[in-house]
Amino acid sequence: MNIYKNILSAKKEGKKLLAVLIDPEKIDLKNIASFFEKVHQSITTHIFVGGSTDKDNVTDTVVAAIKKTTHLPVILFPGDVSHISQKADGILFLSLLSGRNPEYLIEQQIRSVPFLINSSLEILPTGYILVDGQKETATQKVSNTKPIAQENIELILNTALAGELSGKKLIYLEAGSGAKIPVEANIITLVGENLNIPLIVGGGIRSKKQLENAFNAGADLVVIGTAFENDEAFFNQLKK
Ligand code: 1GP
Repeated sequence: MNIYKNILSAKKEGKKLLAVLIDPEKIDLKNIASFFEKVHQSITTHIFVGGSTDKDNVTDTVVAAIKKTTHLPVILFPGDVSHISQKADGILFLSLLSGRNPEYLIEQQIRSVPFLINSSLEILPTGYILVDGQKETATQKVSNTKPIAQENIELILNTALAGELSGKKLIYLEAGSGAKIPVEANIITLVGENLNIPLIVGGGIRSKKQLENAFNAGADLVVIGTAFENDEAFFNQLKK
């Protein structure tokens, strides 16, 4: 499986990608088969697994169960080094570029090296940019960083471009899980037009219209978690 190559060719062909974000702390493994039945009937192309916290250390068990249930690429979206599972296909190797906390800019990355260096996980270096979704999110609390105001569009753009220039392969514009407002279309468009690498957008997207808006604005891959957690019937609106 070459996850990045597939994302790049989708971008080239203008094919939009949708990742369902599964929070290991929230999924009920008893329902996993029926959940994935809906996932497979929908336009979902990727599974992201992660969250800011994993108090019960369930990531590995959840990833194993997901891998048994789907052939979609399973990509870790870790909150910290303890959330790494070798059973996934890939990992977003995140740097929280919007923040100024060294812990999430480089410390966690250094600590993760022993788990990644001989691993078969495909590593996807990702510039992670938290923008203000009008709700204090777990990412803010755990990382102890402030999001960038959506009005500060130049800073958002330059942060994304600094990520690309420093070698990130993906940029993730994040309004935060359960955000009140998603990343605005004009930001997605400006960043998307200026980046040469694929753009991921997530946080607060809970309707088909918002998903289409993000795609039309220039997101290559959209991530949705909370909306599916709250109502699995949302998958019915996103049938293939
Ligand atoms: C969060 O971008 C993801 O990290 C998805 O956000 O849970 O609001 O869909 P939601």
